[in-house]
Amino acid sequence: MDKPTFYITTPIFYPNDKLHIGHAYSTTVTDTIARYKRLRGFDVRFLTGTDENAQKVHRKAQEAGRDTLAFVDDIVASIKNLFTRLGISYDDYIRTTEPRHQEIVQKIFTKLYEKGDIYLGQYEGWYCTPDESYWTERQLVDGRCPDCGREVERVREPSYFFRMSRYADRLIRHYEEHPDFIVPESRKHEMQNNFLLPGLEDLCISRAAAGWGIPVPGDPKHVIYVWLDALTNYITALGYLSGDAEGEALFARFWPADVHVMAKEIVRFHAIYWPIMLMALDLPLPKQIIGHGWLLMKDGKMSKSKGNVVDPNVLIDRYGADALRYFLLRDIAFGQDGVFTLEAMMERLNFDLANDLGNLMHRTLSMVERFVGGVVPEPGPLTEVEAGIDALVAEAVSQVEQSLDRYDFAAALSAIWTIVRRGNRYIDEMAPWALAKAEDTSRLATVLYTTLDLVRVVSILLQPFMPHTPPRMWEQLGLVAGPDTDWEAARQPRRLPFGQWIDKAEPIFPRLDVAKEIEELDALVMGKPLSAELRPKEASAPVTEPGISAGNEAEGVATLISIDDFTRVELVVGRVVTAEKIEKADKLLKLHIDIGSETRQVVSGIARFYTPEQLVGQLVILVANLKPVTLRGVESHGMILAASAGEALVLATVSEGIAPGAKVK
Ligand code: ME8
Repeated sequence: MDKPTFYITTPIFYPNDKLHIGHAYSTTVTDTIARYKRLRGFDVRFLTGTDENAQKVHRKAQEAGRDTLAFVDDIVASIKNLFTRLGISYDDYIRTTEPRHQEIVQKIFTKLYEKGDIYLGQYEGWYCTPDESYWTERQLVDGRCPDCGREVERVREPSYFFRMSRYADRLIRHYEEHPDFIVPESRKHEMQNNFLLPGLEDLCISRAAAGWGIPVPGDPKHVIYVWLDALTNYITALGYLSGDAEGEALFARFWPADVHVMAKEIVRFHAIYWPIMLMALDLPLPKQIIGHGWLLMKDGKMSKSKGNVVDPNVLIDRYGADALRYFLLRDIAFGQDGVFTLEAMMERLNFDLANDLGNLMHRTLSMVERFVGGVVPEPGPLTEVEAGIDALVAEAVSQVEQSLDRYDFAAALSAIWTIVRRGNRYIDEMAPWALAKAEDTSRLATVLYTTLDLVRVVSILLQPFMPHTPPRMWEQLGLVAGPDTDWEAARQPRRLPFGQWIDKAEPIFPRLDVAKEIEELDALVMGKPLSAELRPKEASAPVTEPGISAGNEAEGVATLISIDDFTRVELVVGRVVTAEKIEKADKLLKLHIDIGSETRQVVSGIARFYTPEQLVGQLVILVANLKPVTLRGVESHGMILAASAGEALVLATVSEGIAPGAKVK
């Protein structure tokens, strides 16, 4: 029988900067749903991508002095790398600069124009560039963007409009007839009360061409409004209107989408403009729009200017993708805002992963090795205790499924942990060490087998949430992925084969020293200084590692670091563009350094060694990932390297023939 289909999407992200942990959250949530549906037998199509035609992307590239597409290419590479690391199982990644998208957006525009849904008029109103949204005078709050509170710009230009009002009644009816169209429900009420019921105005859908974006067909003075362009990605990626047989078949198979996932601030575009565009195209509407909450920092939303943006790569480097995924899915109540703190993350990793899950596995595997020779034992007769465990597992699996069906990831994980905790209690109560001592081999085999089988059940259930962990667990259980690890096998007790060797490897989730982790992370993620205790120390004991000459130590080289420590420092080649003295600071110079992707302002204490004129045009090596500091009132975003000995100081440089932005490694 043909598998049922499931089409799920993330928003397409603006590639004007690297993604932060908020984007990682949205994508992880989407991935978890996609993986779960695959496990349940659906033919899943998972789409993500980047929204590249926005004016703010173009501006950011211009500020960095880069060609826009080259600038975007670099960011897209960093996004794809992050997604790979996080285990995001997308089937397609659409870039809105691709011909497969741009050509179809123009066809859609023409189609709607010919139908009379689009007309040329005159726009006069306000535009918020960071949000790429139009606002009327009435909608502004204290003269600012009602969504983000930033300044808006006055726009007065001939523009194309979409007759939204034509479809408002149909949309209101759709909401009424499909109570699950928007979740959580609170967001549906917001849409109805703030936008639909007051009356929909026609939407301006073009901007005067600004050198970037998809031109309006037949009128290239205008580019198509980025939201009309962006929203259609969900159908262009499937091949809508592509004219080729494969694309048309994909579209026929997967449209309408089952779920569009996003955070709350863009629900308006998806729940109002998008359905109306689809109605105008005579296409069915997506089945559901999920507007989750925001991941916040203690001091509010993450923003570059506040310096509170958390790079998920740092957390993946340190704890692995699955630990990060677990924390995000377990700690944030889906639909609501959640505050990200390192403390909360450390606690989760320690209590849930290292203590509960790590212990269950480690204790079990150790005992199998110690008491039964490292081979999965054949269980003896079962008792009421095991029957009780079977019932608990059956209930937990149902809870996981029901929770996932309502996107309550925290409840689903908590249900899995009822099995983990029961497993640990079972070991405590059954005391296999006492059974071994009493040489009760039959009961010992039953208890150890039951515990191992619980680990198998947990590994199956963890798959949607933590994709890298279950295969490692199977390896330790000597289990081969197959019928015994299928989703359905989670509710079938005692499917773990016996007689095979287990592999007692390292604990998957080691216990963390919370105070030390938090301090080191504060330095890495938030840029706070390390305490004296944790600062890398000068070597005081002789270096004993083979192959390292004692000379290193004699010259005062600090303790050895691993290659991982070194690669945390981002060294790039830069060219000094301007250099000037800083008033009342005779040692400091203010430099502007071109590092390829941007121009950095750096304050450097080299004024006694170099004149500004000597520096302009020089290639230097910049530590690019230092947290900004302010020196004598001037912000410094990085540090340039120099060699010093006694009174002498010479800048570290590289030979010509390499462009600014090149990595030094
Ligand atoms: O809005 N917490 O792109 P965008 C949770 N291109 N999720 C967050 C978040 C946070 N703090 N910050 C960002 C756009 N996100 C448009 C979308 S779709 C046709 C076009 C996630 O780069 C969340 O999914 O600003 C949010 O909706 C999205 O990133 C916004 O990404």
